[in-house]
Amino acid sequence: MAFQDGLRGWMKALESEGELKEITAEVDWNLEMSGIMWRACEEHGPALLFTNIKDHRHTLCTKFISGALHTYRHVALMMGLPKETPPKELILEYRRRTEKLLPPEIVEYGPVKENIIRREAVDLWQFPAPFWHALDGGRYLNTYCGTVTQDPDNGWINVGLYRGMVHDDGKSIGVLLSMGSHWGQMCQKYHERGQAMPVAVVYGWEPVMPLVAAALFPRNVGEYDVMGAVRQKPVELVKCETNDLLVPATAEIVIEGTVSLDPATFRMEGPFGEYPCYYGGTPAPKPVLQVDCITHRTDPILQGSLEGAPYDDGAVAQSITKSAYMWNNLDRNIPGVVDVWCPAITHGTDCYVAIKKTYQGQAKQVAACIWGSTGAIYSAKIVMVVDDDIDIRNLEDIQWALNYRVWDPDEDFSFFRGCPGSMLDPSVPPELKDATKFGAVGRWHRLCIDATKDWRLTRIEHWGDRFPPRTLPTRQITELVNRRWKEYGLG
Ligand SMILES: Cc1cc2nc3c(=O)[nH]c(=O)nc-3n(C[C@H](O)[C@H](O)[C@H](O)COP(=O)(O)O)c2cc1C
Ligand SMILES: [Mn+2]
Repeated sequence: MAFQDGLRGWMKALESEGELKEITAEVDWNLEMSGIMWRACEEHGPALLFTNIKDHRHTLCTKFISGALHTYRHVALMMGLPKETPPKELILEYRRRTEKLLPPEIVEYGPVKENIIRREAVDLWQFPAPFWHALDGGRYLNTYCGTVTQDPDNGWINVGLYRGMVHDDGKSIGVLLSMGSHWGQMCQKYHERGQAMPVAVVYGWEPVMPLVAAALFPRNVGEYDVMGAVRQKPVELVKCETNDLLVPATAEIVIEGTVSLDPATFRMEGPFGEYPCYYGGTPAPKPVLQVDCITHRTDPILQGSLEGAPYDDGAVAQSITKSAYMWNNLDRNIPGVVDVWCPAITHGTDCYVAIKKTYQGQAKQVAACIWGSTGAIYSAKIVMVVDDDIDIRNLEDIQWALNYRVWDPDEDFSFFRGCPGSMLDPSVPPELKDATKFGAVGRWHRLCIDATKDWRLTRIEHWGDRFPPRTLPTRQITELVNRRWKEYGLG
């Protein structure tokens, strides 16, 4: 749903639900803030607003919010649904809303223009970006924002979530610009024209922005149109000061600048504690976002996310949006898909699919279909397919199916070797994720586990089926026992 006044409206909504806590005790931006966020993520607690940050009592920006979308309660509230809406319902509702996109509206003015800082006066050290992980290459300012770029050929506006580290000069940001990402592909086009690419990075707007920015969509889909569809109201945008890019009128902070693919402009970036809870890559020369201008609201609030924590903002949001992407793709191609789950804890490196099986071999089609989409490059190294009586969000159910529905490793396990995969997966040997050799992808051998009931088994005459029935208590008995539990002296 739409929240009045961007991040501030969202914070009010969180607060009224007891889902926002302000931390007024002094905390250090150097690892302490991230230590607090680690525990907050583990505990699935409220969002945290830091208002007393060491060295930032009197800087341009004194406030930092994190964990504002790191539980399914938060995602449900973002969609305007009851807090306890289960993830499966969130996925289905997100899929319904994104069937029809809603384009943004352009407005003349917004509070993001209250303060304008030009290049000479830019000092990125004024922002309380945490030092997140002990061996990071620097302070990462860009961890839960939206990076806006425009395709020079057809005008398509992309908004993606990409990491960014403040360089020593305080006027530039080191970035990881993969050719698999939409801004990477756009930047290549500018480069071929001999140009640097205009960029705007948006910090602190409604929760739908980072959620959609980190979600998978095909080329030419404008993420502002998706945000409109998810919040059910067009996004209001204003034009940037130094380029033609458009940004939300009520955003907290916008950084405008350019990125070039000319290697002469590259500077060392990384390492950074990445999503698998490992450091991603080693320090290497990478493109640089040169900042031309900053616009911000008065007393702006910076937003960020602890990447790699169990259940960080990105992981939780992506478990919804990635499951939706995979499910949409499957529904267009394969019958009988009843549930899809890309878990937050693994960022969908494994993907579980429940099907109403109607023919032998259906599971392999499911895996092939998932693997056949570019969106799966960073996901679904393992695809496990189960029957529709298995709850794919319940690990014990998954484990049970793995043990009692799989019998023939030759047929139930299939390998698809030599696929493109995640460059950030630490289990891939470094020589197999050589960007110059393989085109900015890692190399994965993928595995499909068919844990559906095997139709090659013969019927057991006594049961009239290939498997005996499960011994679960009947629904009547479960209800009776639950009703009388206290009466038994057990409640
Ligand atoms: C916190 C966070 C940081 C991310 N950093 C990067 C990054 O530096 N580079 C990248 O290519 N993708 C990164 N991603 C993944 C992208 O956001 C994701 O692939 C998204 O689909 C990209 O949008 P695009 O398809 O419009 O390029 C990050 C995701 C999260 C949640
Ligand atoms: Mn995109």
